Amino acid sequence: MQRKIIHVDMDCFYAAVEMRDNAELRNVPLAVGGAGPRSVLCTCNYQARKFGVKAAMPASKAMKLCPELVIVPGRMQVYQQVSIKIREIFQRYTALIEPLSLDEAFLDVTHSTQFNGSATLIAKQIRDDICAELDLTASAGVAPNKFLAKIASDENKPNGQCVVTPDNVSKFVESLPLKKIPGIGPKTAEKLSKQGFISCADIRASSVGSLLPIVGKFAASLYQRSFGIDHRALETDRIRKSLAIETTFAFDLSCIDECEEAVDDLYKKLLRRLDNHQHRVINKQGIKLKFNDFTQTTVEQQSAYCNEKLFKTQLLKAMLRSNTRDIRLIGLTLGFSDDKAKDNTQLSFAL
Ligand code: DCP
Ligand code: MG
Repeated sequence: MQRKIIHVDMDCFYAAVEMRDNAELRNVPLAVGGAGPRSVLCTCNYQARKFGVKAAMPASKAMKLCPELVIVPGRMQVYQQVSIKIREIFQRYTALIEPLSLDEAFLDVTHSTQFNGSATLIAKQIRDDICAELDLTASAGVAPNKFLAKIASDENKPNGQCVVTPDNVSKFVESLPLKKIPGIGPKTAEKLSKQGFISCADIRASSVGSLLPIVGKFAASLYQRSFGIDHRALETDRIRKSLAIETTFAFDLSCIDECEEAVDDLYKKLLRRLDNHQHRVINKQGIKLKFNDFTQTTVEQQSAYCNEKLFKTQLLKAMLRSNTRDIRLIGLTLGFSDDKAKDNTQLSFAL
C-alpha cells in the first residue's frame, strides 16, 4: 500500500523561540549559542543566514561575517516545553510519530482520516496549528516515504511545504545532488564526485557493485534511494498505552451543568482523535478533575468502548470529591490494551 509520510521541521527553531519571546530580537540578525570567543552557534535566524552565518559555526567567525549579530544563550527547558506542545499537535492527526529531535519528526498519516486522508492538507493544518497556538513557523515535506519527506521539508523553508506525489518521485530524485541525501556528509560527497557521481541520476546509471568501494555498506541503500525507494517504517518511541485529552478553563467551573457541557465537548474531540487509533483495543476509560487549589482526582474503570455515559457517571463521582472547590481542568482518558483489533468493532461506540 502506498504510504503517506510527513516530515515536519521547525524553522530556525531555537532562534525562532527567542524572537517570539523577545520583541527586541525580532528584526536583528540573531544566533543562539555561547558568546565567548571559542563557543559555537546552535543555530541562527534567516536574517543572519544571509551573511553566511550557520549552525555549528564558531561565534568568532560568525561575528566576522556579521558584526551586528546578536548572540543569546539557549534556554533548553523552554525549547523542550515547546517541543512537547508540537508533539501534542502531531498527535491530533496520527499516533505514528517518530521524533528525530526537539524540532523535527516523521508522521505516518497513511490511515489518518482528517481532510479525507489528504496528507497535503494535514501537513498544512499542522503548520497552521503550530503557527496559531505556538506563534512559530514550521516547514513540511509530504511524500510516500521517510527519505523523500525529509528532503522535501527542506525545499520550501522557511514556512513552506513541498509535496512529492508518487508520480513525481522519479523526477524529484533524478536531479537531487547527492550531498542532500541524509548520511552523505561533505567527505563522502567529495569522494563520490571525484568518481563522477554528482546527482541521483549518476547513481542510477551505475550499480551497487561499483558504489561499494566508495561508500561501503551504504551502497545498496544509496542505489535504492537514487530511485526514491525507502521501505523503512517509522520508529515510534513507544506504542501508545492511552489517549488523553484535557482542557483548562478560562474561568473555573462550579456547577454540574457547565462540567457536563465541557465533557460533551471533550468527548467529541476524543472521538475525532480516536479515528486515528482504530486498530487499538480500548480497555479502560477515566476522567481527571483539577480543582482550583491545584489538587487533582481521577476516576477510572475498565471499559471496552469509548462511552459517553460512563464519562458522565465518572464526572459525578469525581465531583463528589470537590468539597465545594471549583474546577479548573477536566481531562478524559482512554486506555488501550496491547492487542490489536481483529476487525473494525472499535468503530461501534457505545453511546
Ligand atoms: N542545533 C544545535 N546544533 C546544531 C544544529 C542544530 O544545537 N549543530 C539545534 C538548534 C536548532 C535545532 O537544533 O534550532 C534544530 O536544528 P535544525 O537543523 O532543524 O535547524 P533550525 O531549526 O535551527 O533551522 P532550519 O530552519 O534550517 O530547520
Ligand atoms: Mg529546524
